[in-house]
Amino acid sequence: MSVLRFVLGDQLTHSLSSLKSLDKDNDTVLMVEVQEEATYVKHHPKKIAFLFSAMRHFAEELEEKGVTVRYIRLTDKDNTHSFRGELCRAVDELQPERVEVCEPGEYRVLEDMGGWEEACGVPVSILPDDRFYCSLEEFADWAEGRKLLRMEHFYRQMRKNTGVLMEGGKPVGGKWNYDKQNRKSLPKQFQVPPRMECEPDAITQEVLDLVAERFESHFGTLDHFWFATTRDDALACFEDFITRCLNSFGDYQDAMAQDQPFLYHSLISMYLNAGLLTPHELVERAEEAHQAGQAPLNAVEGFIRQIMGWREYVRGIYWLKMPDYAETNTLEASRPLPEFYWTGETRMNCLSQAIKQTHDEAYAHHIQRLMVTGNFALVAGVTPKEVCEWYLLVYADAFEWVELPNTHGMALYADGGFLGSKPYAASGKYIDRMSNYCSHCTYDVKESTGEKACPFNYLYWKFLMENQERLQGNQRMSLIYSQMARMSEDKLKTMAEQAEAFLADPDAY
Ligand code: FAD
Ligand code: DLZ
Ligand code: SF4
Repeated sequence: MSVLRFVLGDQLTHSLSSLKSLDKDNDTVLMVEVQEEATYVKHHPKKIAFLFSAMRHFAEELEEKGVTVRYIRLTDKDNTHSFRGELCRAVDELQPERVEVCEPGEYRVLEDMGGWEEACGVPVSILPDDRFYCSLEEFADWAEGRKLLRMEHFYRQMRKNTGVLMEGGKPVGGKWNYDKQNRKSLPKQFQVPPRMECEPDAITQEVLDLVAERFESHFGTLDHFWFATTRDDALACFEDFITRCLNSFGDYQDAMAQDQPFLYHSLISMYLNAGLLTPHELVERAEEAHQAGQAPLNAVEGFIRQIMGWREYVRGIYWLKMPDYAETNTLEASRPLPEFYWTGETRMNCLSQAIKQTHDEAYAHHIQRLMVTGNFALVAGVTPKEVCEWYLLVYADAFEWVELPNTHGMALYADGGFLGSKPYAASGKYIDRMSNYCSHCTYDVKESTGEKACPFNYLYWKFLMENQERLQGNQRMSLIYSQMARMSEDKLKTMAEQAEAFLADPDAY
């Protein structure tokens, strides 16, 4: 019996569910580079190059194991440039008895997959993606009957289920969460360790040339491409993080610094999401580093919480709530995304830093995404769909299952509070506390009105005024609304007017 096993670009895992029962003598693995996937949003060229190169390396690894691979390149002349078109073409030519595919990471692809059987005239089995700690059924069971789906509750359940960082049924160190220790700002003098970079090999170089030629109009640069594109190199990069950065990861997890795109972050999300690494091996290695005395508990727990907590939780929310999830707009935000999101050309230094780095690296760390570009879009009332599309295309790690809940839910509160118990809106004060951006800025973070005032300040208060009816009932907002009630009418009015003027032309700032 011959099976055609379709492996998508973010399924580059040798133990993938659709490769488990592979019979080398009879089966064929199908992998396709298609225009539709590269352009349904105009992905960052580094993201396309990373995925194409990782796909080509993965196909080569399969072939080395004696597997027959039908690998369709972007330039192949009969390429129909869609998943469905390429599957049907392969079915026509190879006449398999059935097709196996692992479920995709995006709802739009799952919907399309539902029509493959009929379109291609062959049985198609869609297998669960078991590269996560929590299956979608387990998540749905956990969510069943709960009024509030809080990450912290889910995370504790995961720790109990797996025994990770647990001792005699209790959390190691006596606490579940060391987040309070993980909010330090950087000292005046600090040293960031150099990071491992992977030199492009011949396969990557060929892909870089292709992407440069085909996707030159996309936001972002291909210059200085350092990503790993094989599992071995991705593992080496992760080990480099464990040795050089994990120690400080916790303390400075929320910090930001001028011209420092990476600080102590792991830079592994693109490898994890493409399947080169698995969450289990990363969590186990981090726990081992703690046991060996290589890293403190606040760092290791913080790291594990991101992977075993947040990453699994947002995936659960995405599949539980789609497709309606993407359509909500609780705050009725409707302003367009400013042009400077595509250029980084703004005098607001924090935004310029985060956006230019995104353009160069297809990477920004969590606090830059949440509290700079996300916070701005939130307080400026930008349409969620435009913001979500931006996040989906600019980051090398962006796939909708993880991007959408983080952007639509966590950053924009467009889901009305599924992911966060209150909007992550903040004035410039937060950015000033967590970074040295403000000392390099044209604007004065201490000012809320006047020509020099930091736009985050008046936009923040305008946001609170604009959404007062919706938000003031939220217990976690009561302090800020009582502070607002004590402010003079004049001050509020001046800030609201200044915010209006700003919002009429944000690109002038
Ligand atoms: P580290 O800071 O070193 O964290 C370790 C790992 O934990 C990450 O690699 C990632 O796998 C996981 N992780 C951390 N936070 C989250 C989170 N909130 N959700 C899911 N996983 C998390 N992450 C993506 O992988 N893809 C996205 O498209 C994406 N979009 C985001 C959009 C917004 C608006 C925000 C606020 C966050 C987004 N995140 C996304 C989460 C997070 O910003 C990135 O995972 C992280 O910055 C990746 O860098 P790192 O590997 O150095 O992470
Ligand atoms: C993101 C992406 C891109 C740019 N190109 C391809 C491709 O040519 N072939 C492929 O199999 N996958 C690609 N991907 C990843 C897919 O978009 C991803 O697999 C789906 O969104 C499902 O998560
Ligand atoms: Fe950003 Fe305001 Fe600080 Fe400038 S002053 S860096 S705009 S927070």
